[in-house]
Amino acid sequence: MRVQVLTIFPELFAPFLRTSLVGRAIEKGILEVGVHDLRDWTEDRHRSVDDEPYGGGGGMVMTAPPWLRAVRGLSGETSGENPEGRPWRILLSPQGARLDDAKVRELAGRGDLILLCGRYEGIDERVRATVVDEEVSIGDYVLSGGELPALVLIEALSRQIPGVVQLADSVEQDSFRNGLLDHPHYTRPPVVEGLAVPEVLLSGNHAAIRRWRDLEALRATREKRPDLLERPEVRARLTKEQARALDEMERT
Ligand code: 4FV
Repeated sequence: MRVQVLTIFPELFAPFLRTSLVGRAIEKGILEVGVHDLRDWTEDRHRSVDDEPYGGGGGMVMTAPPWLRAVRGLSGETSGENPEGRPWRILLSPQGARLDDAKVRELAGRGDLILLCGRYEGIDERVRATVVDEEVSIGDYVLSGGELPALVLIEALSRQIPGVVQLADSVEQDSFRNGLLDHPHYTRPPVVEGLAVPEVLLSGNHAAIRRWRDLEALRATREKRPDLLERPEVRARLTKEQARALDEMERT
């Protein structure tokens, strides 16, 4: 997977891209992330990327020309033509489709990506209308820039690449893997603040442990995210035991 990022703060990415799973995936060449300074596509000696909003109002807006030059430049196209197989362009913005596990899997299947990180009040609307394929939001709150959303997306995407999670020192089971929240986790010491570890986890009986984890994942989902259990695709993926237990829970 190849991800290219356009930002006016490229320095925000370096520490993240050399750390942990993403760092190891890049080292191993199974993930490629290119970070580009948008100012490299400006043409004025002040390398300016923003201007006052038409219609007035506070704040500044990012001007379109540097973005058009940058996105097309990184897509290997000069003006307007739409070469097949060009990278998929994503603008991180609060107006975007909400990022969730399904969206991460979908984007992981798109091959090369270009991520546009806005700043100020936002980017001139004509950038979205001309060189953006999709807007993605990480949540209904306003940040000062698209860089953190881009980092969230890169991290989530990296875990979809075969071989990346295996790079972790433990086989990590992802929440939402089957649409449910994860089961509780325990490790040493055996007693914490008088709270012991559930016996079954000390039993060595892997079938019983699997059953316990499945039921705890169901219980946690019903308690903390009942909306997830409204999704037919989640119900469809329940094990027989989980389905029976859910029935029981919903009857009582
Ligand atoms: C955002 C979000 C976000 C809006 C104006 C950057 C900021 C500023 N991006 N999910 N929530 N972006 O708040 O993706 O330019």
